[in-house]
Order: sequence, then C-alpha cells, then structure tokens
Amino acid sequence: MNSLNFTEQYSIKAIDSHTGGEPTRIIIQGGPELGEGSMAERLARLSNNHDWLRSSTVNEPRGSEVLVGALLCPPVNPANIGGVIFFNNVGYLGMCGHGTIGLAVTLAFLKRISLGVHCFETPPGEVTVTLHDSNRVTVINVPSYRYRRAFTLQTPELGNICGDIAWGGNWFFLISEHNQRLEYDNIDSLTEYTRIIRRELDLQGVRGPQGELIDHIELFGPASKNSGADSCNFVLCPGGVYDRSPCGTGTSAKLACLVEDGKLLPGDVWRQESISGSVFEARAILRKGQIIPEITGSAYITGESTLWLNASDPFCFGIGSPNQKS
Ligand code: PYC
Repeated sequence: MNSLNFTEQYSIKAIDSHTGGEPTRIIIQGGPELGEGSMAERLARLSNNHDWLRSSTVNEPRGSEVLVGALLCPPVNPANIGGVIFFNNVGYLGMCGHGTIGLAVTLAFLKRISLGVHCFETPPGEVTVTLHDSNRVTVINVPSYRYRRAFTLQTPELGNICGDIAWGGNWFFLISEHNQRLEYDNIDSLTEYTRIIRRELDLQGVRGPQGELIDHIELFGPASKNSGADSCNFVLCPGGVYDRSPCGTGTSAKLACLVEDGKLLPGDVWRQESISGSVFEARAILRKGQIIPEITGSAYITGESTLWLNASDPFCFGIGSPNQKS
C-alpha cells in the first residue's frame, strides 16, 4: 500500500538544518516501519510501499524542490548509531554528503550523540562521521571511483561536451571544459545548460556500470577570489535544481578523478567551493586500493517541527506527487 491509512490527522516530527546553504530535513518520528535488512533493502521497501513519506515531507506545500529529506532508521549493526535513507522531490539518493553532515549536527542537537566518531549505515555502505563541535563535521564517505574518463556526449543543442563519469555515493558527469560562467547571478542559465546535458545522457542511454542513471551534473570553474578554495562547482541535482552546498558526493567524485589523474595526492587537501560561496574541505585517502573521500563542512539547525497530515487535505501527500489524493 503506497499510502497511509489514518483518520483525521497524522503527525511527523522533523528537524531541519542547512549545510553550506543546502537544506536537510531529518525525519525523527512518524516514519513507516521498514523491517529488517540492509539500508538498500529498506530503501526499496520505502520506495515501493511507503513513498507517501517522501512526497509528503519534501514536496510542496511542506517542502520544496531544494530540500533533501532523510529517514533515520535503526541500524543493522548495533555498534552503529543508525541507518539513514535520503530522498528528494523526485526520488531517492544513494549517499548524501551535506545531508550526513546535517544528520550528525541534528543528532548532536537532540543530544543523541556526543563529540567524536560515529558510524552510520546508508544504502551504498557504511560512512563514518566525526563531530568536531556542535556544527563542524567530517564525513568519511563510501569508496569513490571514476568509471569513464573523457567521455564525449554529442548534443544537438550544445555540441560536444566532454567530461568524466564518476561515483561518489551518487552518479556524476563532471565537466571542466565548458563555456559557462560559474557565478551566482548566472544560475538560471547554468541550470538550463546542465538540464540539457542530463536529458541527453538519459536519452542516449549513457549509464553507470549497472545501468544506473547519471543523475547529477557537475560543472567546475575557478574559485572566487577570497574563498581560498581550489575550485568552484555548480551541481545540478536529480530534482532539477542546483545544490547550494559544494555537494559531498559530487566532491567525492571529483576527488576520485583528481587522484586517478595524479592531480591530487592522497592526504592533500582540496577545497571545493559551491556556486553559493560555501566551501567543503576534502581529502582522499587510499585504503586497500580504494579511494576513500573525507569531506568536512558545517551545518546549522534551522527548525524543529511537527508536520501535520490532514485526511481531508487534497495535497496531504504533496503537490504533483504520485501519492497526491486529488
Ligand atoms: O551533498 O552529496 C551531497 C548531495 C547530493 C545531493 C544534494 N547534496
């Protein structure tokens, strides 16, 4: 049953935060029971049987296309703090870097974790966070790698676009050679440009090794003068809007490409600036031949709320969602 049976009112508790400008809504109460199994198995159950949770909490009118939601779950391994499944206005994410930083800060706000190291389970694997203070967090992400180097996409509208396809917990097409101006006042045309690329990748059947959609597009350019960063990015997310943060999984995919090209040594710092001016500090370490990204950023709590679902509300499960009642 992909809806929720309730009479009159149903409530969900959520904590909102932002990481480098990108919002995260952590659902701490009122989510469905997903049973046993890995976070990948629970994601499938959430998506197939309880998608109402995603659409009602991140879609309008309660949320927006920018918001990333996350359901906190009990861990499989009791030594871990919890499991987490990330979602957005159109579906589900693998890992989410800014969201994991937001999650750690949220759990600290709730006094459920203290400073130090904590492990979480996500659909693509375990990640470790170090909570440095009430806002600053380092995430050790899942292993990241480049799948295709210098892949040329031929597009009728934009001509040939050359970039790398890489995994950083989500799939990215990373483009450094483009004629776009990476400035905040150029967001509309960057969004349009990357939406075309995303559509063409999909239409032309360009996929990951297991047929995965390449659903994030990442452009790189010079960092702004006073940021102290190595590069600035613009990341188009699957829901069609840009990441306000430098994107933790996108920065991880970038690190994998840089290390594989010999442009960044394991352990050296890479500062990635976002189009909105926030910066993640990143480095890659090598473990058993795999590239393991570490991403450091800060999150801030922006709200603590009870979301109400009203049985007579036609938009109870979100506007335009497949779960919409009217
Ligand atoms: O920080 O990994 C990230 C992310 C993915 C989508 C939005 N943010």
